[in-house]
Amino acid sequence: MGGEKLVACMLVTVLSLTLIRSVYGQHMPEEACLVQILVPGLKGEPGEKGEKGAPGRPGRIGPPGEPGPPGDKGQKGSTGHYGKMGPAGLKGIKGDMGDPGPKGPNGEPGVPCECAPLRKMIGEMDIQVAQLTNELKFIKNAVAGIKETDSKVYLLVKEEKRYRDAEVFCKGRGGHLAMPKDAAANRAIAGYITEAGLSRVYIGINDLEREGHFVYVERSPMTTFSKWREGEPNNAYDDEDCVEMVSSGEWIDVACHLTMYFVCEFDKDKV
Ligand SMILES: [Ca+2]
Ligand SMILES: [Ca+2]
Repeated sequence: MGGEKLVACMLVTVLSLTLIRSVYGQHMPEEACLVQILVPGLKGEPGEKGEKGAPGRPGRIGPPGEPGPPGDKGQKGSTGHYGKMGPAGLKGIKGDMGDPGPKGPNGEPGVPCECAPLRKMIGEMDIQVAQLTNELKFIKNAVAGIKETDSKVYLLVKEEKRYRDAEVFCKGRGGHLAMPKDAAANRAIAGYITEAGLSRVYIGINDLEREGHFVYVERSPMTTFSKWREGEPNNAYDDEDCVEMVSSGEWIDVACHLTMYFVCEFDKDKV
């Protein structure tokens, strides 16, 4: 109210001064306005309409609007990339056996067998096997217990054979029936017989070629050494041309067709 009153006073003052100057041509003291109570004058004539003012400044940004309705569904996208390969699955159960397949074609005709040579080979192999079996038996005997002197190796063969077959056996292995030519050799052979628990074996002495004339089986003559049992050789029944040794080491002439164990001898430098 104070501002409006002041403005009104000033307007009245200006108007009064203008009016007074124009009327009296002299100054009026200012105190006249301060003292005077403003009294409205007569209403003047309305002024002419002013010109259109300059456009105002843009207003403030308004508050955000309400959310609109949901939009339409978009179009379907393109197919994505393949994913990574997954882990291997568990082994499946074994399936049922399938039906048997069709019969195959016949084979080529075989080559005629040349059997004669094969049979011959098989026969020879059988002989070799038999020989090896005998050799093995011989080696087993040798390992079981062989006797030796400085120059000879003696082998007790526990196979009952006739005199000639026994010599064939020993000769086939590089030796002869044992030929004791001195007391030491005779003791070695006798000890062999005793240890084996035997009572008699063939040794390599005979008078096959000339009755009463004993020689070694290798045909060498008997010279200084002999070990006949008392009363031997007696050529009993006129049929004793071969010689056995008993466990005491003594010699006895006996019939050659008897079968008994025997002792072979081998030279050490040939073994
Ligand atoms: Ca005789
Ligand atoms: Ca006799």
